[in-house]
Amino acid sequence: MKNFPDNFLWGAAMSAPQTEGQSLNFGKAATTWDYWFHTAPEKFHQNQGPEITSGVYDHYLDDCRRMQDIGLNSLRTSISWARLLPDGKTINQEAVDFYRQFFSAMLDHGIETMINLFHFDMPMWLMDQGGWENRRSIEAFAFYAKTSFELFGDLVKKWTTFNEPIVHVECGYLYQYHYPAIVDFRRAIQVAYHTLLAHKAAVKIFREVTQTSEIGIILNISPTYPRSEVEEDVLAAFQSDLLNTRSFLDPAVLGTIPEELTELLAEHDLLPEREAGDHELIKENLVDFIGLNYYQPRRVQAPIAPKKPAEMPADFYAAYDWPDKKMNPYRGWEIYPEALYDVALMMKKEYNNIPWYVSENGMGVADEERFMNDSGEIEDDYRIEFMKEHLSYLHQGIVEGSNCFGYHAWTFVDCWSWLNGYKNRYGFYRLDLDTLERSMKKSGRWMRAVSEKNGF
Ligand code: BGP
Repeated sequence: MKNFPDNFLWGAAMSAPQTEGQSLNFGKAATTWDYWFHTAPEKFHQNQGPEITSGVYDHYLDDCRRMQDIGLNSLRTSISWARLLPDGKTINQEAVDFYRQFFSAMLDHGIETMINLFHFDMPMWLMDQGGWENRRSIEAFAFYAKTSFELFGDLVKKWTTFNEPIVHVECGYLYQYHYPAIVDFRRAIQVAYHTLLAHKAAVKIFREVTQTSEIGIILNISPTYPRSEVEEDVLAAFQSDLLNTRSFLDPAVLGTIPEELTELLAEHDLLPEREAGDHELIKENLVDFIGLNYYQPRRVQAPIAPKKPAEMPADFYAAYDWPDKKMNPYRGWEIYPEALYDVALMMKKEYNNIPWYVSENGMGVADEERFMNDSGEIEDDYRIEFMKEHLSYLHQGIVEGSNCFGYHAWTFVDCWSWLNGYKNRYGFYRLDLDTLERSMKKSGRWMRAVSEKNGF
């Protein structure tokens, strides 16, 4: 039996743009996703867009009961900035009512509400002004954060500013999976820098508004493993970590941007524009906790034909295809649960053993109806196996002293996955896309048992 610490959070994560639906109704303004789907629907799997998603806006009351039915004691979702403040300034009362009722219902069902502010859903009015490239986005985000803390602070005791901030940077400005889908390393770095400052500005305001709650940030972590111990491969892994992990984790927890990162960017003429006062903002506003989304490791080797100045991250490290890898073929991601142990020890040794939790972990599988039994339940044993293995390695890290306070699966009910639409399903509940009916999968029953025993 693997026992987890007292008060361990067993939960799930989701986000407003991927679940709420009613995406242009009840006062909500468009995000880049609404705009992009409107202008280029063919980019989206089976033309599935953001307007309906999983219908949480209309089903939230029953959904809170469903969360309880699978033993969740906590859940993270996000507020939609474009719903709460459609023009960036004016509060939408319908949004306030919706979120207050939703968060209160969660609490009534024994679910601790953890709220994130930005989950890739840039309001279109701000994107029209340059999005995170425009330094004024920092102030706009801080206003949104303050408004949220004031409106919902009595219901939410754990806040996070951003979900996976590096993802909107790389997907929007390098790899073209998010709007504006351009390829420009220099602009990507400016976007990252302003995002970091927006996070810091929100933490600063948080400390002014409340003393009784906690704030953190959610980062995606892909521990980097070099192909070999050869110097060039090890250097590639180090640089990959600088760009992908330490760029946000170090400033969030330690208050510093790694010197090696600044030097590397300077060497390639990629430093962002900075202003006086930024240094203090970064140094002072540290988080109370960290959320880490873990799906897959990163395996790298020395870059193949590096350019200087670098034009892409591939000029610093190349992907390495490890022949022994075990794959999730649907998502194309390696399955490597051992990494959660490495992550746990990294947090202990390199980040002052700050409280942290696994804020997302899960397995996306296509065509899950193949696994439906006669009574209509999806028998997702592969998902149970996946979570068990990951939890086992996490448990070992906790036994060795890592300060991990929870595990959130991705996700509660099958949700909309950006350009992938509803291709891969991750939920404890299956969503019928025609009726929006939810039905518990076998993994939901398993989760309830784990949560009841606080282990397995
Ligand atoms: C994380 C995001 C989620 C979610 C998940 C699964 O990176 O925070 O929003 O989508 O990944 O990935 P995907 O939906 O791309 O399969």
